[in-house]
Amino acid sequence: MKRFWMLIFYSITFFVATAQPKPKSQQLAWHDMEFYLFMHFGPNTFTDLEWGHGNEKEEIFNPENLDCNQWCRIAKAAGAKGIIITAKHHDGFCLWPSKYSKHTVRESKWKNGKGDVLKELSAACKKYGLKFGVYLSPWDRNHPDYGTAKYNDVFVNMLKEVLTKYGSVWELWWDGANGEGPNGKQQIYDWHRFEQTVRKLSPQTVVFSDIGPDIRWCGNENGTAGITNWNYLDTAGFKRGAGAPPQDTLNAGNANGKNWIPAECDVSIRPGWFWHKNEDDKVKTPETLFDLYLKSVGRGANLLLNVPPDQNGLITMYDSLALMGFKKLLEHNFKNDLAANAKVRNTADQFERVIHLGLPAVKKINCLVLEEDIKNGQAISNFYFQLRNSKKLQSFQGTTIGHKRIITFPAMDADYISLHLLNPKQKVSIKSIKAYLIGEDLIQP
Ligand code: FUL
Repeated sequence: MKRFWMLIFYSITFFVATAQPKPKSQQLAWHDMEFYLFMHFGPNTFTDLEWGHGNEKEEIFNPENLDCNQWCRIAKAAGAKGIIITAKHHDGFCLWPSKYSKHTVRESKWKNGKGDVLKELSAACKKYGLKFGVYLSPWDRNHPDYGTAKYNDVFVNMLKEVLTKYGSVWELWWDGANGEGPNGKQQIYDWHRFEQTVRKLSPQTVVFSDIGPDIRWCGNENGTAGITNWNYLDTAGFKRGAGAPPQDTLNAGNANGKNWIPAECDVSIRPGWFWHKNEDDKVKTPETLFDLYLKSVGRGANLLLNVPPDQNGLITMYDSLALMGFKKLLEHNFKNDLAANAKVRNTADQFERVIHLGLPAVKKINCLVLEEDIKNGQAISNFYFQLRNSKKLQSFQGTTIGHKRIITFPAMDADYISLHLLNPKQKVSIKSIKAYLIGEDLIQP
């Protein structure tokens, strides 16, 4: 019985007329990934550029000490659950020896042209129990066929290579950028065919782009999801890239959207996406990373944190130290669930459903972590909670919960917490309610 309250599932049920979209099993698993790393790596690492022109000499790519085990060791120690690598960025350079390009690791000096970053990284991810994901830019400033129908074949063939040669690809990342190629022409992407290719070859892969089909962009590159964040999105009439829904819609989702397409927050640990020497002293602090975690994972989205390897092919000590500091903050601040032994009671009337938690003793609390059970959809649109002691009562309001909702507030002594769910859209299940006292200095507006 003693851990009974920790395991209890607070279920409250009632019905609405319309059925909501639900996550597919691989999307549900994706939600639990919460935090993973992005790695921007390629010729730009050597030229100090963010967008390569596509005419960089292949020989400049020579990360002599490249060690994907080091990347994975650091990712694992930081608590990240996977790595997504820029297999091809806009400059067209392929980090694997693609048969469909002459601008690849094979033409570089690295390992005398015998190297394959995707092979090394996928093997290291497997070894360390991390998921392996691939960013593949359709925009290609190098490929001679870009801007012609033939390039769609090239891109499909590249997709086939990355999806079939390196074991299971967990997430595929599509950038919507659609600039000019080496001939000054723009490409008309055959997205339908690209999607069909992925679904056929690797149905378990979750596909990210501005508008999914599986995961959507959160609408900014600051790493912050909307305070209201629905996992639903309407995509009819929208396109990837310039034709995408407005950024604030991507940030908040659509309350009654037709598709389950949750938000992913991509952000770099440095000002740029690629490594630049003059940004070694501009790496985000552990406290800033913690704040980003609260504003992404803590708003029901996932955090994709970019940590770019340097010219040696290694994560620098600056980035690594910041990541270890971040991990320590997470562990330390979310160690003691002050509501773990609470007595739980459910009540309901025609206006609200309430979960009451009676704590065994008065505790100082400034953070609640709420989880909604989303396997049948996302239901909660309006809630408030109260903290009480014998002298004082304080109320705080919120909108959506979703996979996880972390709410911070001025610390208060309380031995009673109640969560009030107002007008939920359908069957509602709260998976867990946890309470913490986190560092006051970590609470930002
Ligand atoms: C953007 C790209 O243009 C940036 O270079 C970077 O890769 C970012 C994650 O996506 O659209």
